[in-house]
Amino acid sequence: MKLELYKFDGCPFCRRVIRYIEESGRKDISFCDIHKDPASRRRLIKVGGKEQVPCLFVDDAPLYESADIIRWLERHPEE
Ligand SMILES: N[C@@H](CCC(=O)N[C@@H](CS)C(=O)NCC(=O)O)C(=O)O
Repeated sequence: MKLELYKFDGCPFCRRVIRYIEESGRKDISFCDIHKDPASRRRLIKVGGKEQVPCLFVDDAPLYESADIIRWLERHPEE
């Protein structure tokens, strides 16, 4: 499964998700910073339909909302 977290530094909702990821120790998520990488920002808007972060792409399908992302990660531990 391909997992990509769209985020930017300074976003408190992103920090919440990233803290969860770090504390859980999982290493199967890559990060796309929409402020540092214009292509990531364009992809988020094109695929997700809005610029909101955090957004977790699960096999290229966008999942918004930090609480929903954490819940999804809890239910899908690293394989
Ligand atoms: N309820 C959302 C709030 C996310 C949110 O407000 N993110 C801000 C950045 S801190 C954002 O992306 N704002 C731009 C937008 O919503 O288009 C969550 O918990 O993930």
